[in-house]
Amino acid sequence: MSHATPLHRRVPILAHLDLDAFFAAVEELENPELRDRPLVVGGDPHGRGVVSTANYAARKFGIHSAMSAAEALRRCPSAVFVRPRHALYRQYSRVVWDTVGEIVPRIERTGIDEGYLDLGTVAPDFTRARAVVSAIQTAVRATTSLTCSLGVGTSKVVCKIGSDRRKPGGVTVVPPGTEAAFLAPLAVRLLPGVGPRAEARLRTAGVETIGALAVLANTDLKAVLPGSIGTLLRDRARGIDPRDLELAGEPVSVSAEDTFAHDVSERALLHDEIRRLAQLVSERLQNSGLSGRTVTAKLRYGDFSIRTRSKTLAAAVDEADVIGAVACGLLDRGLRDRPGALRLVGVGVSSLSSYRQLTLEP
Ligand code: TTP
Ligand code: MG
Ligand code: MG
Repeated sequence: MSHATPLHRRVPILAHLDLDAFFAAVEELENPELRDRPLVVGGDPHGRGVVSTANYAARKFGIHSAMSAAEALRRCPSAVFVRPRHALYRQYSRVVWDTVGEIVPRIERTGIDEGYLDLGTVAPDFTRARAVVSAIQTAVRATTSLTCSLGVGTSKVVCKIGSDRRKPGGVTVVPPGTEAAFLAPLAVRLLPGVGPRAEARLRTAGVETIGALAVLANTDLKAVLPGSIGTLLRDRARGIDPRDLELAGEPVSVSAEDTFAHDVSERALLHDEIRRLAQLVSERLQNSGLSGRTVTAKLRYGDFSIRTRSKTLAAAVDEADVIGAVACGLLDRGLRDRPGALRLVGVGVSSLSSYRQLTLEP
């Protein structure tokens, strides 16, 4: 993989990050005597309380999230029980995600202690992605003293499963092409989207592993998991998962424009300026991991009237020379439609998609 071959650069490199024993880890930091003791964060073990989480010492006794606190107490009578302090966890979470955001700008938070990262915006290949992930773990530990685990892969489903494989403090990297083999031996209930009901139906049909789901024939699949959910889950079992990160406030277009000191009519100068603006737009797109199918040129005349000309391409682009060439053509078209000296030119790219969606288009 190299920078010079755009198609290769477009293989998604995603990660899923999940904090280790999050609520319990915060309580241990706030109260160091709790460390090394079985610790349960949750409701009243003498009432109808439920376990939010347990530290790893308590998990050795079989205590886990969503278990009744009374059952946790039965399994480990010496465990320390503390009530959740949600405002405190939110504070820690904010510091964690601010820290991660300084290393990787494209993040989708999916919970208080977890989210997806677009490593492709900062790492050109999986080897470098591994280094970025180590840097994230170090930074999170430095700012919060918390540990986290990450899964790195080409899709959300692989990353999500990966982040849980080597807890605590572990990293699982699933290189491109090895997704199905990585998933195959795992219990089918580990596949996100397979709830207790689907698991029971699959088990009845003899499907115990993700690999067995991956090879299920259409007719069997229809009988066990009817409707689109069946094909969706079987795709995921094969490592096929086109879901992109869902980002808050992702831009709908990226553009740049420049006003001249004097009105300009010389075509070569206008083209030079368009190409310079295309370079800026291209850099911004690439820094955000975006590309777009629609290129727009903006022309403002000496009388301040504005014309725009747009062209939608067959495939999304982020390359400066392509955007520049299309925008120059659009400028020429605009000037053919209405000749005149220009006070301002602009270049924009819209119909944006993250580059990973591109690779899935036929
Ligand atoms: P998880 O990430 O599922 O669990 P965890 O961080 O405690 O442990 P792990 O190392 O396995 O990731 O959940 C994050 C926090 O959300 C958890 O610390 C407490 C809270 N939580 C609940 O309150 N109830 C629940 O049923 C679960 C699963 C989590
Ligand atoms: Mg966690
Ligand atoms: Mg979690």
